[in-house]
Order: sequence, then C-alpha cells, then structure tokens
Amino acid sequence: MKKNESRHSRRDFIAAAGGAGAAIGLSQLLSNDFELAFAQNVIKGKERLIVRSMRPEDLETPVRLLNTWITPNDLFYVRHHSYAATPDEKAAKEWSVKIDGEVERQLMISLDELKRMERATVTVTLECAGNGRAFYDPPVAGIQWEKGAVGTARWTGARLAEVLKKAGLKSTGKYVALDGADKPVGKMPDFVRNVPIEKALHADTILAYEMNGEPLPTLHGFPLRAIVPGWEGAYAVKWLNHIQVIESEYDGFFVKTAYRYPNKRVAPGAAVDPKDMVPLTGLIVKSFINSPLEGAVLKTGKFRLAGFAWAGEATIAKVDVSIDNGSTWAPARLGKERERYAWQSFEHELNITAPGSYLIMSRATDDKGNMQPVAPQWNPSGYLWNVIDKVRINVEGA
Ligand SMILES: Nc1nc2c(c(=O)[nH]1)N[C@H]1C(S)=C(S)[C@@H](COP(=O)(O)O)O[C@H]1N2
Ligand SMILES: [Mo]
Repeated sequence: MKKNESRHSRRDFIAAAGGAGAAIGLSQLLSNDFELAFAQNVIKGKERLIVRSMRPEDLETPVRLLNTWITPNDLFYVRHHSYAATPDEKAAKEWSVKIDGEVERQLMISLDELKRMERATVTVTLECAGNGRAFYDPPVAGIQWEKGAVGTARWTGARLAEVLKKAGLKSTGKYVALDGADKPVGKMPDFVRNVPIEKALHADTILAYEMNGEPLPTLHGFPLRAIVPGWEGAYAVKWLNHIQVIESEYDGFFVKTAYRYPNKRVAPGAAVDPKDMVPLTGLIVKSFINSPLEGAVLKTGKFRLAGFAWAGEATIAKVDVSIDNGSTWAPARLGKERERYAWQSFEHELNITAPGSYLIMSRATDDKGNMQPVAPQWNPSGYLWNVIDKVRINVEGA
C-alpha cells in the first residue's frame, strides 16, 4: 500500500466511524499504521503487497498490480510455512544440493556446477493451492488468500532429470523428495514435498537459480528452488538443498496430510475420511478480471475488460465474459503471449449504455473442456478455488 492511500483510508474510516465508535476505530487504525510501517521496514522490496502474515512472510499481490503478463519479482506473492532461509552471497557460493536415496552414487552438486549445466528457461504461472481460500463458505482455517496468491515468472535453471542422471537413478526410485533450508516454526514438521518420478523427469521440471533474469530473491528461495510447471505452488520447494529419491510416497505431514483434496464431492463443512483424500497435482482452469477493478465507478459507454486465465498443464481454449449475471456470454480475445504453463491474457470491449450496478464475470475453459464452475467445490483445506470470477462495478450516466 502506498502512504497516501493509507492516509486516505484512515480519513475515510474516521469519517465513517463518527461519534462513539471513533475512539475504537482510531486505535485500530493506529495499530494498522504501525503494522504497515513494520512491514515496510522488514519486507524490503515487497512494500506493495498485502501482508497476510508477517512471520513467516505470507504476502499477496493486489489484483490491481497483477496486470502484466510477467509479474515483476517485487510484486510476486510470497508463501512459506516456515522461517525463510536467508543465505548471503558467501553461503550461495558454498551452496550444494545433496542427492541420495535410490541412486547409484550419492552426490553433492554445487550451485556453480548446476549453473554450468545446460540452462533451461520455463515461463510458469505459480499459484498457491490455497489461493481464494477466503471465499469458501463455511470458512476454512489457513491463510485467507483472496485472488492474488498467483503470479507468472520466467524461471531459469538446470533440469532435474539431468541432475538425477548424474546420480544414476535406480529403477526403484518412484518419488523425488525435495527439502529446503528453511526452519520449521515451533513444533511444525519440516516442509518436505515429493514429486512423482514421471513429473520429476519431465524436461520442463527444473532446479531454478534465476527468476525473471535475476538471481532468485531471498523470499523466493535464493539461491535454488524447484519449479514443477503447472502444479500447485507447494511443489516449488525453495532454498533447496536436499533431493532424496524414494520408493514410495514421502512419510511427512506436508505429503501425507496437507495438500490433499477429496476424490469425490463433499458437502460444505463435512469431515472427509483421510482415505478419500488424494494429493493435489496440477492447477485447474481459472481466470480473474484485473480491469475494471472491484467497486470501480465508470461512465456509460465503451470500456475495456481484461484479465488472465490459466489451467496448469492444460491450455486455455477460451474465456467468455458476461455482464448480465451469466445469462449471456461473449467470447473474449486471447492475448498473443502464449507459453505452455503460463497464464493467458484476455480482453473484451464492453459497451454499457444503461447506468446501474453490474456484476461482470469471466469464465475460462481449457482444451480438455473443463470450465470454471458457478458453485465452489468446498473441501476441508480450502484448496483450488476456481469459481467464475466476479467484479461489481457501478456505471453512471455520462
Ligand atoms: N522450502 C519451502 N519451499 C516452499 C514453501 C515452504 O514453506 N518452504 N512453500 C511453498 C508454497 S505453499 C508455495 S505456494 C510456493 C510459493 O512460492 P513463492 O513464495 O516464490 O511465491 O513456495 C513453496 N515452496
Ligand atoms: Mo502454497
């Protein structure tokens, strides 16, 4: 948030609170301003993001800033469960990744060695599985992400398959467990994720040391992280320093309990038997509108509706938009920038002639025929929110 915006909202709030409520309102605002100042001091370079948690750092990108095909590093959302590792340049020079388990040779590969291997760049939309959790009803515990725990970057690194080849993958290796140098909070288990061997060996799965042409920023996993294109964000393990090839699914909280989803529809709020929960993998079809913004006041006439749509490993086939509560839909034009795992921009020229309040919607469909649903599929951890996006605007007479 910019300074003047915070002052603005404070003034508005005091005006709105008025009378007896003002004292309480003011003290709440002072504490917000304090938090804002704190955030601006501590989370360097990320001042424009919404702080969902200060420590660990969980930062969301406001939708109004998600308006470029490539998300700049300082606007990219941040999510981790643990205390970020903060290796300096010297530590990065000495950084190495241990590769063990179901391999012929246990290896320590240095960052320099990884950089000497063939460079691979993939443009990938990374999205936290919990993006949109705030919209589930009944509410679900966890970080209350709204729309902005998502972003797109060009990631450059070495192919995981090539690294595994150096170590000599055994036929018994079925999963690749990824662990980073971050430290668990209190009694929380270590953050370890595992990638099934087929995906691990895919030429687009990389160990990235660059993000948008720069060394990975600290909060994004400096000096090394995994990128597992098209899969939910938790596979992209940051501060990576240990790769273990294993015979069966990793036995740890972040594989066996977290990041699981019911394999059938469940009633909102219902408990789900753990045996009916399966690991999340690919992201599912989704879109959001970044222009106009929620609450915008516009004049009758023509204006541009725009946004982004993505579908994990699948491709966006079309995006439709509606201004009449979904009664009729018009196809939006898809942008020219297309990369297999990256979101796709869309735009449409609207012409609203009658003043009033409008709910404008976007609905993406992927190349497998999956379409964003009208109603959410509630699940116990609030993952994979992908309901048709809606933005309320007011159109005034010219
Ligand atoms: N080491 C480590 N890597 C991690 C996490 C973590 O807690 N520890 N969080 C994951 C989750 S849940 C997400 S959504 C992505 C977020 O990546 P970003 O912070 O670069 O946006 O990182 C993943 N990598
Ligand atoms: Mo995540």
